[in-house]
Amino acid sequence: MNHFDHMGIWVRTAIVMASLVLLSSGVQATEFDMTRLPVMSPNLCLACHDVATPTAGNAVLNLFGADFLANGKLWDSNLAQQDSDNDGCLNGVEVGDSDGDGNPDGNVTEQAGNPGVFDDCGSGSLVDEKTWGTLKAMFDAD
Ligand SMILES: [Ca+2]
Ligand SMILES: [Ca+2]
Ligand SMILES: [Ca+2]
Repeated sequence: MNHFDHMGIWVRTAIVMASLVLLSSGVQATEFDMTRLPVMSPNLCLACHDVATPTAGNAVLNLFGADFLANGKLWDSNLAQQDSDNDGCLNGVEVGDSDGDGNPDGNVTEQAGNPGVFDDCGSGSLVDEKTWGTLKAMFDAD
């Protein structure tokens, strides 16, 4: 019995220590928040921050990062339907999860654009997708 009691104390101590480390490290929190996006590559930290390697003292949020924070650090359909950087592409399209259900569109593995940066938001790849869909439809018709 004593043996198990000691194990319990050690486990609880370990959990408390781990929690303290997480709380005291802004970087850890940032990396955890990042995993909430269904598609993270290639922008990674830059999807939400102005710097590629944010630290606790230097983690300025970009427009999408601010909206992500305002949304309770949740990726959902509400956030997907906003256009944080006002470049004409919805966050969901840029991240690669148009409906914001947490599952990437089709077999998307890379963000089409940066949701926090005014850019061309990957219109090229969307056109490619359409072209590919048209080609596929022609083959399917045979
Ligand atoms: Ca946008
Ligand atoms: Ca989806
Ligand atoms: Ca963008």
